[in-house]
Order: sequence, then structure tokens, then C-alpha cells
Amino acid sequence: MKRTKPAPTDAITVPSRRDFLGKSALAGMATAGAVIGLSGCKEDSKAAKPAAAAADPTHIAPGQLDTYYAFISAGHAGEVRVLGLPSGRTLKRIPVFNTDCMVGWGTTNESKAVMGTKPDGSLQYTTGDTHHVHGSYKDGTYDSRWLFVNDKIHSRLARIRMDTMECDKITPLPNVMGFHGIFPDKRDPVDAAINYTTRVFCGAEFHIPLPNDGRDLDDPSKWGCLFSCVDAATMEVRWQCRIDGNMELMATSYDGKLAAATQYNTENAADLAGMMAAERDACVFFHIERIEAAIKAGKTTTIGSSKVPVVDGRVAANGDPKTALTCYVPVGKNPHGVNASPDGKYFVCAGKLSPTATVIELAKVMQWFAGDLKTQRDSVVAEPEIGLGPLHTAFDGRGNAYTSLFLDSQVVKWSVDLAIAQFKGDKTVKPILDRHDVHYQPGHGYSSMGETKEADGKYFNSGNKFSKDRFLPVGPLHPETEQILDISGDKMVLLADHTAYPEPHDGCIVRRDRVKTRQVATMTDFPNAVTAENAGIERKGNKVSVRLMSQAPAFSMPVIKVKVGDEVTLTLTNHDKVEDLTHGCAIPFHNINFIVNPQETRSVTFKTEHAGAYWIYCTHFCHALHLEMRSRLLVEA
Ligand code: CUK
Ligand code: CUA
Ligand code: CA
Repeated sequence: MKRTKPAPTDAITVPSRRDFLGKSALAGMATAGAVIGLSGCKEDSKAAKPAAAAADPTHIAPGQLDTYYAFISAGHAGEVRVLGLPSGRTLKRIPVFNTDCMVGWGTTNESKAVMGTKPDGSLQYTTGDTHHVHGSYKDGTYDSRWLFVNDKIHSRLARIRMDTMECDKITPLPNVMGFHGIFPDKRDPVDAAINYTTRVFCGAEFHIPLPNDGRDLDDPSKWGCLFSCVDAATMEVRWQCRIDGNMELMATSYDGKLAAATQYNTENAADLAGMMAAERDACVFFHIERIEAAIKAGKTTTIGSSKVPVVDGRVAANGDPKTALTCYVPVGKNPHGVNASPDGKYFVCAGKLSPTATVIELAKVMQWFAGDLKTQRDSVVAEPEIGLGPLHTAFDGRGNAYTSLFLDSQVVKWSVDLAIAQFKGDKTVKPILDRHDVHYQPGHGYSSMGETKEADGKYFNSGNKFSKDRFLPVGPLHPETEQILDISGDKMVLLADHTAYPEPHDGCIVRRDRVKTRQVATMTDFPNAVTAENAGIERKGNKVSVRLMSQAPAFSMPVIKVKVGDEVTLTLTNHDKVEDLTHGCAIPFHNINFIVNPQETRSVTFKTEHAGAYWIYCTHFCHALHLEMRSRLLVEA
């Protein structure tokens, strides 16, 4: 398909191209590049300079700090990244489902315990696919407690401590495959003792036999998908709800009453053509209070060996709105994202295969649950035509929505109120306020504080799936682009491109005062801390415990003697208190490499196989005598 010039900003009707649901277009999308416009590169549609153009806001002068953190999922790299915005500088990579030899994630016993091991002590999985990362909430905004992120490959939910920005817990979801959408609950605290987000809601994209133990392999019509609720504090799966169709993206309401997931496969089909058969798909809403009451009342089953209680949210079991646990609201064909507006009133679903966004009013969904709304579809209050391939929507807190258009390679700004007025029949209004090209094929776009009640409408980050000509080429795989736009004015202004190592999906942009970190740990928080009193070597049979301290520029033992065939557990506590004074610990030919930050303790366990001398050395430049910071591991035959 040939790319046409970007539509003028007020053009909500470019009907010939935007009436998109022809079979051939769909087939083209299914089979590859034809529709995604891979052929041409294009010029920026605007040459406008930043509103406050004298100083480029993305240029943070030496010594100055960014005003926002951005926490970004890294797709099949399996980690979470932390950027400073507006500069786009990378501040940190947080290993989660992947391994990382900079910190020793996947090497230390502590990280292995979080990641999960097989009976032989090796890691169960070393891969992950992180798509959605969200902070925990209090009073409708970030509370600096945790981040949550999904793993689509192995259906696990990870929690990251915000204070250290390290993963501290990973929970597998039972009977789930393709865990994709997540959203923590945003409700205000209902109980003084629970002053944090208590639930994380998780959608499953792939339907599977339940349980997946070899049964029903030839009959996908019997397969199912479970919606899961995880307790944020304990990270245990509280309950699950079986649904019809699948779940992709998730959103939660600000009052804690509703969670919802988009469904592109209401058909319950097992092949591409089948998944595109229906003219409409759905956004399925969960009535959380009723589900939790049903769980309490024991109206549950269990599946396979899982003990997690499961309620039935399928259509057939939920015919009466007044008792229904779920409400399936019809939306555009094969939708993608669903996002909550910061005023708490609406969820916006992006059409993907329909050139529309669907605005659902939450009060009307609650009306349906009360039996006071005729059909589920009556909760839809707007469905503006916005462009081709809408995927995700962000908000500015001033009533405007910003939707990424994958096929058009644009971000479109539109007014939610005007879209509602148009839907009511006012033909004079034009909901589309602006369009801006991005480079190229955007996935998620997210705005500063846009997923909170404090949405401030300053910046929008567009996570683009293709960068093509935007950077120096580096072989077949290009970096992706993250483009930051100034959305504070009437027109969007592109401020900067920065590279992103593949493949970023979603992110959240958090005002820096909403993030509280600590730079130096407390030694007593580590039960295995090594102190002057308990340092040294201890042998029990062939198990040797080596308890070591680091203080620049030395390890506490210059010589450590063990024997071939020993199982050595080396525990290292960093006794330095100076901020940023991290030591590393590498043991050549033993595959050991990890760091200990000030006042932290980490341990590793390894087998000695070959007699010889091995220099244990510090890997992290810590002192003028860093290179001299070594100990001898002597392995005796
Ligand atoms: S999905 Cu990645 S671009 Cu996993 Cu949030 Cu839409
Ligand atoms: Cu310790 Cu380098
Ligand atoms: Ca479908």
C-alpha cells in the first residue's frame, strides 16, 4: 500500500482509506508488510520547534537532573528499563526474567530464589517477555512502593521494589498461557492498615486446555482463558475468573470497582481467519466486588493441581446483569489497548482492525450491572474515527486523548468530549484536534503521569516498532525509536528521537517526586550478612561456607583454601558505607560474577572441579587500588 500524505489535522473523514475492514486489507496485514507501509520513509509533517524553543527541554545541561522517570518494559529482552525524561537518558536496566551479569542476576542465590529454580538448583527459566509495567497506587497516583511487570512467555507476574529498583518477587499464574495485560488497582485505601495497592489484575491472551495436561488437544473449543487477581503485598494469586474469548490489554477504574480487558478473539478461534471472523469483538468488564463475594461464598472450582479458587465469568453463566460477574461490551473488530481516562470516567479501547476508538462510560457499565441499562453496548458513549491501526491511548488531564496509529505511523490527538458530542448526533463537531507523524509504526504511547489523577499533559513518549532511517544502521536489526513529544500546547511538537534496545512496549512516566529511592542498604536487612564476628571458612563434609567482607580496596581474606569436589557457598557483605561504592566479585573459570552495593550481602554457590589457583577479583572500579583488590582461591587436588 502506498503511503499518502498525512491527513490534515481536522480530517476525521478520509473515508475511502479509513473504511478499512475489507477482507484484502486484513489478509495483507496478516501476511506481512503490505499494510504496514514498510516501503517509504517520510519527512516530518511539522517543522515546528519546541514551544519554549530557545532551550531544548530534552537537553539537560551537565549537572542538571531530569524531571521524570520513565519505566519501560523491554519486551523479549525480559527486563525493565529506567529512563530520565525529557532527556531520554538511560538510568538503569532492571533485570527481571532475564539474566544480567552486571549485577549477577541469575548468578546469586538471592536472585535465583526470586527467579525460581529446578531441583538441581539451576534456573527454571532464563527468558521472559515484559510488555506492561505499572506502578502501585495510592489515592489515584503512584505511591513509590512497587512496579509490576508481566512475563508473556511463562505467564509470571514480577514485582519490583521502587526504593532499590530491584525485582523482589515473581509469581507464576496457574493454568494461564500468554499472560499479557496487567493493571494494579488504583482505588483509595479502604482500610487504614492497607495503605497500598492491594491487587494486580492479569489477563491471559492464549486459551489452553484447562488443565493443560494433555487433554482436549484436538478440541480447542473446550479450551479457556483465566483472568487472575494477585495480592500485591503477598504476591499470591487470590482468585481467577474463567471467561469466554481471550484477554489482551487491561485497565482498572479509580474506584476499585471495575477491571476490564480487551478481547480480540471473542470468536474463541484457534486460527487467524477465525480470530477475525466477527465484525465486533469486546471489552470484558469484571465486577470485582461480586467476584470477591462469590469467592468468599465458595461458589468456586479449582483446575488441575492449582488450589486457586476459580469463578465462572463466561457468558452463559452470567445472563442476569443483576448477578453477573462479567459484562462483555461490544467494541471495534480485534481491538488492542484499553486505557483509563484520568478523570476516572471512561475506558478507551483502540480499534486496531477498526479505524476507531471506543469510549465506554464506567458509570453506564455499573448501570448495566444494576440492571438499569438495556444492553452492554449502551455503555459506549463515543466511537470516533481516528485513523488506521489504533493501538494505545494516553491522556493529558485536559480532556484530550492521544492514540497511537500503527498503520498510519501517527499519534492522533482527539477530544473525548467532542467525540461524545459527535456520537450523540452533533454533526458540527470535529473531535480530531491534531495529528503528528512518528517514526515508525508506534505501539504504546504514554504521557507524563497520564495513568494517574495527576496527569499533567507535558510529555508523550511514543514507543515505535521500526526506526528504519532514523539512526546509523547497525546491521539487520535496527534499534527501535522512542520519540518524545511536547503535548503541552494545542499542537504536538516532536522534541527528540532516542534509540531503544528492542523491544520496548509500554511504560509509565512518573514525576520524580513520586519516586523515593534509597542509595545505601541497611546491613541488618540481610539475614546472612557477614560481620567481623562470623567471617571466615567453615567446612561440613564437602560443603564449604566462605564468609567474606569487602571494604575498599580489599576482601577480608587474602587466601581461601578449598578442595576439588567441594560445594562452596561464598557470602559477601560490602562493608563500605559510601554511596555508590559498589564492589564486584568474579571468580575465573567458575562462572561467578556479581556485585554487592554498599551494606548489601549476596551469596553464590558453585562446585570446584579443577585444582589450581584462581584470583577472585573485584570487577567494579571502586578505589585507586581497585585492580589490587583480589583474593586467591586455592583449590587443592
Ligand atoms: S502490547 Cu506491545 S505495543 Cu503487549 Cu501492550 Cu501494544
Ligand atoms: Cu572493589 Cu573494585
Ligand atoms: Ca476477533
